[in-house]
Amino acid sequence: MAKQETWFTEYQTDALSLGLRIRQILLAEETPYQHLLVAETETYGRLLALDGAIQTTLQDEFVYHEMITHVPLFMLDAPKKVAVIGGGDGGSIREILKHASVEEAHLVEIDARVVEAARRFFPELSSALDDSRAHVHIENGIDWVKTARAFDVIIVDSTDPIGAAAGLFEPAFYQSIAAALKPDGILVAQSESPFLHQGLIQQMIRGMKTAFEVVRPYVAPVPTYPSGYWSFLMASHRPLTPSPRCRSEAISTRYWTPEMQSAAFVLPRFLEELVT
Ligand code: AG3
Repeated sequence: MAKQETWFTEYQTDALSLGLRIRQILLAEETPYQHLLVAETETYGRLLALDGAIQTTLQDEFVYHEMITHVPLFMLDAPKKVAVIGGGDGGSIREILKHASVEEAHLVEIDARVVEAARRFFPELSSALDDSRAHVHIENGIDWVKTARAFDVIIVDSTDPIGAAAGLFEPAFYQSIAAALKPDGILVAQSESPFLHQGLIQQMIRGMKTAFEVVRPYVAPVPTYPSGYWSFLMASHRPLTPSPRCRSEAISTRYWTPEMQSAAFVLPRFLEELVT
């Protein structure tokens, strides 16, 4: 009998997919919000997918989590209060807590089952949630930001703009974030693939410009996300320049470097043209 192979396939568009051979399915469940899958892949290690979309694999999560957190935090001399909307796996909180000045790191995740699955299957990411500076809120991020105040950095670590996450890509949400930030505070949101989601990136930039003076895209490779090339948008009320702290404060990273702090904003021409 032929050896049975199991594959996880993400249908990234209706004409493009990424397949990963898996050793074992560890959890497959329907939560009140979405389908949640945890599986052991051959190539990228343990994987978490929501509604068939890869959120994290142990082998490449460091790129995404370091870049969505350190790039905004190192724009500030002493970020103290930081929030992550989404990101129930805990990877972003883990990176934020590497900054000595951070006093509070809030995680606002709508789906308790994501946090539970992360605590059970991804201790590498979720153990940061046990830190005394970490605060977990199981709540809709859109409602939560409406009453949040005096944050230095708010990070939107969302899934794709469908279902519960759609509102996280709307101008009204960016306006609530602007009100929840200090005057020199920074918003960062993951903004999908420059190859596959150009219209969305432009729409997000327009939305952010209704609430912020400055909006700047930056990029990083994330092999298991659609097209493997990912973008982020950073917004603030003032010009963004790296704090000297990005060279003096030694934090342990695998992708981010002080040079990357600036290099990530160097865009290929097609993307530069898309965003200007
Ligand atoms: N945020 C996921 C980005 C979207 C990936 N999209 C996809 N695979 N279709 C990640 C959450 C990790 N903390």
